Amino acid sequence: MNNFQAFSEAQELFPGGVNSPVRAFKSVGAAPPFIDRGEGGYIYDVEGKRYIDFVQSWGPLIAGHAHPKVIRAVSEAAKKGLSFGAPTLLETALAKKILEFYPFLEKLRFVSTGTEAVMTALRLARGVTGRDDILKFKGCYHGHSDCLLVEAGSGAATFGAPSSPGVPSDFAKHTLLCDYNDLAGAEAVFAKNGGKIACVVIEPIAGNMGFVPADREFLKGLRNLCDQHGSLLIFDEVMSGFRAGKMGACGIYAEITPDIVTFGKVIGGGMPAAALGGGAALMDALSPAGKIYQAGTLSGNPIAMAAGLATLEIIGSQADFYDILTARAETLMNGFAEAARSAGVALQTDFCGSMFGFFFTDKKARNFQDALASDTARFAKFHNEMLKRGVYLAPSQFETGFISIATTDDMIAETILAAKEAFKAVK
Ligand code: HOZ
Repeated sequence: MNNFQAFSEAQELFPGGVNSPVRAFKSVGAAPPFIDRGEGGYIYDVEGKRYIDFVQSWGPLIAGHAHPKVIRAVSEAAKKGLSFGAPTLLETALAKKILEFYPFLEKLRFVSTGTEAVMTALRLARGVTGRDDILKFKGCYHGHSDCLLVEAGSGAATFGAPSSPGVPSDFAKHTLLCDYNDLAGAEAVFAKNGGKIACVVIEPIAGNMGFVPADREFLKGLRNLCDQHGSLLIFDEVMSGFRAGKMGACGIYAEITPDIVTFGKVIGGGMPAAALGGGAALMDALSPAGKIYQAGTLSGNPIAMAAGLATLEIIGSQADFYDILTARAETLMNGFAEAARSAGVALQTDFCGSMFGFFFTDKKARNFQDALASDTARFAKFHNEMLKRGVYLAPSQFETGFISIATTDDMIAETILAAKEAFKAVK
């Protein structure tokens, strides 16, 4: 079966032919290759074509595809049974490993998806503060729970519906909005609603409006506002956790300590696992220690815990793990910048740890408006040109690229060569 036949059949079965919108490649005007397998830094489609993969399942596969240690850990766990709905030692082991990386956290709750992690973090913040309002930033995406699908990035931005139909206005009215990196805006919202805001939720390194890191002073300002007004600060590190660096954004902005951190992606190593973490007293407000309810049949699933644990062990076993990833991301983005310059194409590039992003524009993107103003038609053409040349980039301007430890220097060099031709083609 070829990619065209596979997508035609899937379109009969799934809305838009996919089970998560951005996978449909609609915003780059192409049909998605159907993936058969992955190995290290490569994926292969059902036609046998090989791609250098910079999507990596949207972030989790920092060790690369089918890393032997991860596969072994998953196989061993699977032999013992797939799910028990009861406590296992694997949960304890993964929790301890996460806390080694994030020592300021004391307790965690495992869930299955990033959506659930942030949804639970909000309920926790609302439960302990007794307040209903939350403050989020335009272009940040925190999963698809109702009150967070307001001016959201990622697939919601890609398909032009940052605020989705089906979200009751009664829910959305508790979501206050500000521009990313706009401290004065956040101060104004707090001045008006301070006593009602349960929490501020933010991607400290935004990856869902394209790659847009927060200004340090902006995050410091948010911390101060939360302290002044008795609100909690939630860092959504579902994407940036274990990606931006060893302690994710919390390590990059080390002087700013959030009250709650949410995780997903890397902590599941390619299996469905996510978590929220915070101080012990705060986390103990969750049921059954406290009254704030949250539950899940597959929470802490042993196979997912095994995959996550093996992945974090791979990271921990190599002292220069993030130095290698950062150097490769830097080489890649410098290569793109240089290639675009010689082709006469306006391009802004950025990276942090294993995350990278680029916008077709001459103005650095600092918020959602800037990201939306970039040339998405040119992005689409560039994406097509790269795909033709065997480079698999996220099929949307409003996503982030990822380097894995299996993305070799040769793959980076090959990608830069492809980009040189692609920038000329989109000029
Ligand atoms: N929301 C994910 C990217 N930020 C996409 C998930 C997927 O399509 O697999």
